[in-house]
Amino acid sequence: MDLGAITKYSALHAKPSGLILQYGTAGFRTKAEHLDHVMFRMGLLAVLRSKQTKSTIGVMVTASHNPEEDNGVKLVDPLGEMLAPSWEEHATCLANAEEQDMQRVLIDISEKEAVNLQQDAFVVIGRDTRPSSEKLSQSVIDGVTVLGGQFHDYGLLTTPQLHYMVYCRNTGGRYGKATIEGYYQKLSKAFVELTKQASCCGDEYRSLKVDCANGIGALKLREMEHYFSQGLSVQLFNDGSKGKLNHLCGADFVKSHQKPPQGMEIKSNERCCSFDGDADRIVYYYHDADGHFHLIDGDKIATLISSFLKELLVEIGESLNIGVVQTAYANGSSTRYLEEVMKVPVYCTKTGVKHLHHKAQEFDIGVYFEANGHGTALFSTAVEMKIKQSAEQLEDKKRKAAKMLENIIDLFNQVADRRVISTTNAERQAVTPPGLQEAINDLVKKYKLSRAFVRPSGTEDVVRVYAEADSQESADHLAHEVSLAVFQLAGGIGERPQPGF
Ligand code: 16G
Ligand code: MG
Repeated sequence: MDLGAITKYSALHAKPSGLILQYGTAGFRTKAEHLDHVMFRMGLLAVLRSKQTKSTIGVMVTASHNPEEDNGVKLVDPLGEMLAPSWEEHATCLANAEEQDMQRVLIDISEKEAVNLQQDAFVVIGRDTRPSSEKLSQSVIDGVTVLGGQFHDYGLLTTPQLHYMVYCRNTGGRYGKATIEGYYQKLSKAFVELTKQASCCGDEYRSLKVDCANGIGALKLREMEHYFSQGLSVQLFNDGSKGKLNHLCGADFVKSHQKPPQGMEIKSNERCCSFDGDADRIVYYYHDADGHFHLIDGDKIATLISSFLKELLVEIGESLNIGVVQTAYANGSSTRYLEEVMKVPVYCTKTGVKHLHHKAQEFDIGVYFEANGHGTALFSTAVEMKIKQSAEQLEDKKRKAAKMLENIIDLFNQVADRRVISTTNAERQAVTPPGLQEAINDLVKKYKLSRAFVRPSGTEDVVRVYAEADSQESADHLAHEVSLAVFQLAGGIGERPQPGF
C-alpha cells in the first residue's frame, strides 16, 4: 500500500469531521453532498475485497427510490450478491474513520481479512442517472486506482445490470457476456422463448406501458427494445426527459399510493408497470372495465410464480422442495393464500434483498419477493430446463392465480433518532422503546384481520409504519393510530402525524 498516495488523495476527498453514516439495508444512502469521502473509501474497500476473493467486485452508485438529491453506494460480491455482512461492518468503520485514522482502519481490515496486498484487483463500476452520480463514481475510481486496482467503468447502468456484469466476469463468461449487448441478448432470448409458447398471443398481450420513474430504466429499456423484435412492444413514460427522478412516479409511488403514476394515461385492461430509480423493482397494474385500479405487487408476483412452479412440479412429477420468502410487509392475505391454498411454505425475513436471497437459497426452488417489487426465483439449471419445457402452461396458470385484498398503508414518521426503535422477529415486533409494542398490540386488537408493525428505515431518516386490516378505512385508521403511538413513545419531532387519508 502506498500510504503517502492514499493520504494525499484522501485529503482531496476529505470526510466532514463528525459525520457518521451506516452501511444500511442496501449500502450507504444520504444527501449526495455528504458522500464524496464515502465513494473514495468504497473504491479502496472494493480493491481489498477483490484482492481477498481474487475476483471482480462491483460498485454501484445509486440511491434507488430515494429523492433525486440523495445518492448512495453499494458493493457487489463475486457471485453478483450483496456484500458479505462482515464486510458491511468494515465499510461502516472505513466510512466513519476520521481522516487521521483512515489508514489504520484500512490496514486493520487487510490484516483481519488476511488480504494479500500483492494480489491483483479488478473493480467494475456502474451508476444511475442522478445529477450527482457521475462525479461520485469518479471518486470511487480515485479510490480504486490509488490502491493499484484495475477497473472498468460501465457508466450508466441499472442495478441488476451491474450485478449481471460481476457474475459474468467471475464465471468465465459461462453465464453470459459481461457486456451490455450480452445482457440484452440473454434476457430477450429467454423472454422470447418463454412467451412464444404462451397460448395468448394477440397484440394486447404483447404491449406494455412502462413508467420508468424518470430514471435509468428508460435509457436501458429503450436500448433493449430492439432485441425483442415482435415479442414485446413497450411504450415508455416518465423517461427522464422532463420530470424529477422518483417524483410522483415509479414503483415506490405506485405501491404506496395505490394509484398510477403521474404522466401515464391508462385505458381499461392495458398492461402497465413501474420501475424504481435504479430499475431493480417492478410492480404491474391495470384498470378494469369499471375503472378500478388493480396492483400486482411483489406479493402477487411471488404468488403467481410460485403457484405456476408448484403446479408445474406436480405435473412433471418432481418432488423438489419449493419455498417462498417474504418480509413483514407482505399482505397477510397473500401469506394465507400461499400457505393454505397453494400449500407452499412461507418464510419471513428482515427487509432487504440480501436477507430474502439468503433464505431462498435453502430451497431447490426459492421464490422471494418484497411487497415493493424486489425479487426473483432461484433454481438450478436442471430445474430450469424442465420449467422451460412446460412453459406453454404459463398463461393458463396466471388466470387461476390469487385474488387478494389490498388494504395496506405505509406511512412515514419523523423522530429525533430512529435508532431508538429496535425490532425482533423479522422486524415484526418492536423491542424498544418500552411500551411501544404493547401499544401497537392494543391498537391492532380493535380491528378485524389486522396487523401492524414499525421499523426504522434503512435508507431514509424516517420510521416506517405498516398496517393492514379488513378494509381500507380500518387500515388507514390503524396506521394513523400507530403513527401517533410512535410519535409519543419514540420521541417524535415536528408536527404530530396527520391521518394519511
Ligand atoms: C432497499 C432494499 C430493499 C428494501 C428497501 C427498504 C435492496 C437491493 N434494496 O431499497 O430491498 O425493501 O431498501 O427501505 O436490498 P427502508 O429500509 O427505507 O424501508
Ligand atoms: Mg432500487
